[in-house]
Amino acid sequence: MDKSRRINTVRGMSQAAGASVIALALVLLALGIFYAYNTVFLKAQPADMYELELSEYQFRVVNAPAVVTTVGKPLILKLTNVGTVKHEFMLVKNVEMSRQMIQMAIEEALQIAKEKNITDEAEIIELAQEIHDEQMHEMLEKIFEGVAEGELKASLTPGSEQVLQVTFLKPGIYTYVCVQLEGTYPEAHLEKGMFGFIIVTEG
Ligand SMILES: [Cu+2]
Repeated sequence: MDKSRRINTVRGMSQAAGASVIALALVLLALGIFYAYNTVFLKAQPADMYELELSEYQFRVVNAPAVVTTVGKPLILKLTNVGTVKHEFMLVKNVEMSRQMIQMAIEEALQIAKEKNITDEAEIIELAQEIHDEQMHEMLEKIFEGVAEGELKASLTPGSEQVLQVTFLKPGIYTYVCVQLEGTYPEAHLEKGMFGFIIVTEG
């Protein structure tokens, strides 16, 4: 083998080695992408989806006996108002506390109505609902800080539909209520049984 031929052979060998290194790098890259995909996407579980129908005066879970989910998993709630009055979905600490909150709002509304000579019941209901909304807006954030993330509340006019997404960070039994007053004033819909529970298990 003369010198130049030997150089060519060596060059050929190093080229082959280079190609192998590139092939190996590509395989490793592919494995890396596959692993990252598995970790990020496949471990993030698909969302749980439940359909809830709201009517006078109840929540009905359409596609399951109960709403059950796990910690860290996105929960999608498809809400439909199949009733004839406005309804709402609101996560709360518990039914009793919610009952007290709406009663306090009614009392405040009655006080304002008295001062302003408002006697129309529909107006008083609207006022109470507004006061309650304002109070709960701040309260919900405090109650569910570090406990649940996402949309905690929805209002639905008759025939409307809304999709909420919420993720619970702690296991437990969570309560949702409807505190609308139309049709049940001076009580809220929850007094007639318009509330339900979400069971959140450890992931
Ligand atoms: Cu309702």
